[in-house]
Amino acid sequence: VAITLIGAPSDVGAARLGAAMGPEALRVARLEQALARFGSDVLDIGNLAGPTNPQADAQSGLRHLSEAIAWNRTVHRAVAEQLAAERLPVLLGGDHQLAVGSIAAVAQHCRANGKRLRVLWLDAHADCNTPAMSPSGNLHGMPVAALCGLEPKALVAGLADEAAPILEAAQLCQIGLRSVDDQEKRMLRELGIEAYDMRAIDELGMREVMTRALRGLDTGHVHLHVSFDVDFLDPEIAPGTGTAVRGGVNYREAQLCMEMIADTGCLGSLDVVEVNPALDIRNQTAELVVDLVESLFGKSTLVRPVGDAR
Ligand code: DIR
Ligand code: MN
Ligand code: MN
Ligand code: MN
Repeated sequence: VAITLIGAPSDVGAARLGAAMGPEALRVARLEQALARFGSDVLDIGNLAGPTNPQADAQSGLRHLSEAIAWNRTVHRAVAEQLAAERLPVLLGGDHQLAVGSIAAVAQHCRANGKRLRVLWLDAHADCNTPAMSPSGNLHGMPVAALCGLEPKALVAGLADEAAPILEAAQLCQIGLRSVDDQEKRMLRELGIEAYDMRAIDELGMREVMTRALRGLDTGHVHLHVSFDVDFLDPEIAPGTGTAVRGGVNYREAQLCMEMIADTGCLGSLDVVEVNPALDIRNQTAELVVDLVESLFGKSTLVRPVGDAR
């Protein structure tokens, strides 16, 4: 596959500044060079331009809506362009509200090409707050709500045909959850989103969770989008992120998760978001992410016949 790295240095959706330095941290950790072994060619198109964080207060339950809209339009255009060129876009965030623009472009591409879309949301959080429910007003806690057709609808305006939501709940699967707000919990239930929290990972093991999450991908024409919020990982191994929550996915579990996704051969696009070098220790979070992304693109210790893992 041909891979394109797209930097999106936004932290307008987050509570803490610093995620805007995420793309640079990933470059310093040599993401492009690491992927060169797995892609037919890897192109880094540099950083998109967008507004900086005005550090304003919330207005009607939202902080920095107009800035987030600007970022998502730019991201949408860049991701759509790469997909149209038959390249695999890797969006380097930046905060997680950028996934709205990215996934909107992917969904459009799938519709136009008769592909079935499946989205894996790897995150400590469900990111399914609406402005009315959000305890923070931060937009990185709302992309799933917006993608599923809830408020803030302004975030998706112009990114999709307004009649239908960009994502059906059945296309989405969340893994790694351990910090979900009360009303958000009810919303996940109401929407019927398939979700595996840390307890599910403890009880079933990562292998069974991934087997379930990846069910049905072998039936052809599936585009798998992975939206990887690095706070999915345990803060002991990945401290460089804005809203770290203890009790996260450990190193071996994360590797298995990525390897099982790679085995499907369906990976079509990727977001790597919420790397915050200002909170990191010697860039170890970005380095770990590069290590995991190698597995996601097919790095494996031994030669394994396809399908051997399951
Ligand atoms: C919380 C935290 N649920 C909120 N969300 C985070 O502010 O909506 N999302 N950290 O990544
Ligand atoms: Mn997130
Ligand atoms: Mn998160
Ligand atoms: Mn977040």
